Amino acid sequence: MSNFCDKTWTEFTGGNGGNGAVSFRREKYVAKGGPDGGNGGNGGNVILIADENINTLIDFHTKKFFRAKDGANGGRKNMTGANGDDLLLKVPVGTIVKNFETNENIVDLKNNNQEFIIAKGGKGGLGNTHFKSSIHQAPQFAENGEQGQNIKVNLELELVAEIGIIGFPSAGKSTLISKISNARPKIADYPFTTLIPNLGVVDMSAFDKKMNFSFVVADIPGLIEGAHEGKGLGHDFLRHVSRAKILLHLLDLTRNDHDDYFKINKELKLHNEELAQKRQIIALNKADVVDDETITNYKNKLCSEVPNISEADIHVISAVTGLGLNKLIFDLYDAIINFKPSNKKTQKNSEIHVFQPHLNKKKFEIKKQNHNTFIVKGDRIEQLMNMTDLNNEEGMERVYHFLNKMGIKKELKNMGAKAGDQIFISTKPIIFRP
Ligand SMILES: Nc1nc2c(ncn2[C@@H]2O[C@H](COP(=O)(O)OP(=O)(O)OP(=O)(O)O)[C@@H](O)[C@H]2O)c(=O)[nH]1
Ligand SMILES: [Mg+2]
Repeated sequence: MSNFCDKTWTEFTGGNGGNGAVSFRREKYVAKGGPDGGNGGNGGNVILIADENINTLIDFHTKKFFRAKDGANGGRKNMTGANGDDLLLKVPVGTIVKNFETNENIVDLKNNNQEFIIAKGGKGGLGNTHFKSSIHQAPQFAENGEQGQNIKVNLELELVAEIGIIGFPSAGKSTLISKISNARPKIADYPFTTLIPNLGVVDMSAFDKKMNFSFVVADIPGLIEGAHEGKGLGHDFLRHVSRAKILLHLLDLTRNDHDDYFKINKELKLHNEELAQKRQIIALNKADVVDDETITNYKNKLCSEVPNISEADIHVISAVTGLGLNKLIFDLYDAIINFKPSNKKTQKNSEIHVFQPHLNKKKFEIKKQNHNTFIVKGDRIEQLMNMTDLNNEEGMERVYHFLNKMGIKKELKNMGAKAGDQIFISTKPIIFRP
């Protein structure tokens, strides 16, 4: 069984912050010591890291829930709780993270070692030491730790390769990639040998010692007519070449049917117009087993039917014997070097909306639910409420203080709130005090 997976969903949760402590100094000759409750530690973040050594999302298919470590509670003698460890998760380069509900892009991890905090850990609660002031010498409360962020996402893989090889089954795509790169895919004389995409790194110094350049090639399962309707292995794998700069279109000389070229292009077009617009380098493969006449005829037919193409643009190769591969590699190299992104897709990709889990401290929103119930929404006030022990009087006083300071009380009054009305902040109730 293959362990390839290029689409799945998963859920990430940051660690909870530790609770702040309520504690007072107890020293031999100090009758009433001051507060010495330490802060809780922060919860760990869940961090995704793009890693070029991985090419599957299988780990997120088999396991669905990932959680970072909680922060430890604060202690006596102003002991701060330890921060929870971050959870580092490796994903393949080319992983796109999308919101599970809206399917909007959150981040596109297309560079090796790119990191992204997908779920932030909760803040540690402040210990009672923090709340000491000249008028409030002995605070009897501390903050609870904040809950870690929770997010459910779709993960989708679009492999990142400079060159994507396309062609009918058995055209010799896998043979070629195994000859020119470090990839070692399965090769056989039956169609659909390749069931999952393979990536290979072409090291140009193997072709010319002076060259210090390498590029990535993707070999995808063969395409057939009707692929866009799900025939064969379907066109699902085509998205793995959607980021390629250049397509290498491999044709099989032994089939001696130049219509293959048009059939494949038709499938590309039906899948995605942008894919069909990509520059293609054509290579006729298996030249070792056909005669010169077959090759000449094939070339002539293509030249007469494909617009803007000349004989020099068509490579004649043998993936088995190595014929013509040197020239092909250098042409691919030139094409990569001279590649200029021109279409809209590339622009759109570079301005992907990035999900940033930070708090908007001042903003809030109030809705009147009925004549004596109001709902207050806002990052900071909700965070504060979540970190407050509702049974602790002093803690609640602090919430009232913030309602006033942030202007929420004033706004509630404007909206007609009266003493005793119920206010919900992040599903937690508090009684209105004008
Ligand atoms: N004589 C000859 N045979 C070749 C050449 N390239 C590939 N073959 C043979 O063609 C058959 C198919 O090769 P693969 O590399 O598996 O073809 P593929 O395009 O990857 O096929 P799928 O994975 O099924 O899409 C194998 O038997 C290869 O040995 C070549 O240049 N010359
Ligand atoms: Mg193959």
